[in-house]
Amino acid sequence: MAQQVSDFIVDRLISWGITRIYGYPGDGINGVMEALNRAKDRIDFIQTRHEEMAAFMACAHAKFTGEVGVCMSTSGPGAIHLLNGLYDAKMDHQPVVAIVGQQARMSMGGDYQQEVDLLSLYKDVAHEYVHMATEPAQVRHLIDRAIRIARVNRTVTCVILPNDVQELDYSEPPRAHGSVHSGMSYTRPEIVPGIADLQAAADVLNAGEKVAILVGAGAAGAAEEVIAAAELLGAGVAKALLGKAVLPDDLPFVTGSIGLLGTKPSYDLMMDCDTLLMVGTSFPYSEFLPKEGKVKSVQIDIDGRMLGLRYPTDVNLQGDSRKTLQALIPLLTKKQDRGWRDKIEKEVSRWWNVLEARAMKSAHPINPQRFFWELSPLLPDRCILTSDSGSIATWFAMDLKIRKGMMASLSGNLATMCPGVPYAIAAKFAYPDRMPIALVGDGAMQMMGINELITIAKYYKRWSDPRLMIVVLNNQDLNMVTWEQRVMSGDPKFQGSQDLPEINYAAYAQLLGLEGIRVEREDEIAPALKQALSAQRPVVLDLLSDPSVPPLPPHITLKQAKNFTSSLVKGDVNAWDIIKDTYKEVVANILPHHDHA
Ligand SMILES: Cc1ncc(C[n+]2csc(CCOP(=O)(O)OP(=O)(O)O)c2C)c(N)n1
Ligand SMILES: [Mg+2]
Repeated sequence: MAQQVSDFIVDRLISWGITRIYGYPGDGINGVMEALNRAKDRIDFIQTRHEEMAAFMACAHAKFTGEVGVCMSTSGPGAIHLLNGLYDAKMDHQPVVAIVGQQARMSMGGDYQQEVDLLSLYKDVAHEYVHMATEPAQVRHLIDRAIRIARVNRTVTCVILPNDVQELDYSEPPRAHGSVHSGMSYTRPEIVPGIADLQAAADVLNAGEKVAILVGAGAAGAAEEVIAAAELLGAGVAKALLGKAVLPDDLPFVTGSIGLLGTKPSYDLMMDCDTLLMVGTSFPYSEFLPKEGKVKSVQIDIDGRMLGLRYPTDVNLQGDSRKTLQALIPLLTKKQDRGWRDKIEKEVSRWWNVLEARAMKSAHPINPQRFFWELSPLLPDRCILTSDSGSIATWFAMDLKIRKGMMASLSGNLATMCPGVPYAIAAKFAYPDRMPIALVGDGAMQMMGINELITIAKYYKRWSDPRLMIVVLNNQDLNMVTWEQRVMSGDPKFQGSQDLPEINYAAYAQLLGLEGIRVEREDEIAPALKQALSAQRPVVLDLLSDPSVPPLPPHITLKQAKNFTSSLVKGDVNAWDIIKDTYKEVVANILPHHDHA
């Protein structure tokens, strides 16, 4: 019997090394679903609660494994639902292929039910490659190109499949004028800049007296080389959010995160350095980088388009971060004067004391920093951390001490809510022996997270090691935005938009057969963590957290402080708690201890 187009597509995906597809069915994609059923011993279909979650999972698969992630949906509404997760992948440069259904060819153009102009709709998110199959002999190159282009360009691609095409007999492209004969396989080349450019970069770095290094996700896999370069250059190393796991936080010269969610040592490192080396990062907030023209700088990025983008760097090196640093290191001379480095190390060690003191300050009911402070030393080896957007990302960025061998990610450039739980699920499928830990706000839980607990309940019995933890920062507030309203705009909290309904997330988890632990007081944190980390089922840790603890940026401008004060004066519902507990902290941050404007 002839092979159906859908069976060919599934076989081709398997031949490309795809072992798992995240998605949701519908009659626009039924042909492929049936083929997946026929191939179920060779490729896994994971059913999510919502197509957006499938796209987040495909993105996380790519982030954590370096492989292509694949997600699938039906036509119209399903394809629309995928979009936010696909934008997350696109903006964080992850290879993800979306396979979406469409109405039958004969209905198209007929204002038919669920007929959406998907080629136009996907033209932005999958701008590198989006095509619709209208003929069986076309699907071979559509699949080959979607996967290859996703990998080559580290981006999102899309194949649209009208439902009638899925069920046609497959035929190979004929040997005829106009046919396309594509093939498989792609290996990434090792790109290293030329020696003249490397020498120019080394000259800049060797001439500097106070060198700062900034690493992002692109430096993953180059930890040893970054450390070696930092040693030679006597440099401190700051980390962009997506590069949180690139270097462990127990290294004395690692200043931690940078930016609005960053640390003071990272801020000072950038303000006081005379030379900057950026590796694999497109960290966006230029106000946290040195003032333009103040420093000499070198940037390394695999993607030439990202060079010289955030800072007018003097030497731009397009190349693989590891290989480029390996070629650069022999050209660097060791800095004899270690004064700059010693100063950084002192500031880092002092900063950890500041964070500890902040964490130990009681709040009501729980100081979120306290939880993170207690979690850090208990993190299981090789755990995979995921964070959602919100104030929780601040504590993730600032307080959590990452160790060697761990991975971590979040939605960096799109900064969307909701990836925390689906990222953790995809991490578990990719690495069943490792423990994912998702850090999620109650807003994100209510938006999508609690639904994806159902997915966890559906699948966890398959996992050889069923440990997976979701921490819900239950502050009954869209806290990050509430603080932005106060600090950026000087507005008091708008309860109508910011307050969240109270939900017992632990009880919800229990309802689904998962473990649920509610933490209502600070002295319950340690026993709760002990129980959660040894649970033999996925666990939801519901942490009642104080919304009055400010996720403070490392440096507050006078304008922000004025805004903040006026928001309280204008009658903020939490004014008294904030004044009582944290105003001192804010004031301490704007006192003229530093002369940076
Ligand atoms: C899809 C989406 N909608 C809205 C926002 C804006 N936003 C960013 S953080 C945030 C608050 C999140 O609240 P929650 O999940 O409770 O976390 P918290 O800040 O309270 O820790 C909002 C609304 C966003 N980033 N993404
Ligand atoms: Mg919240």
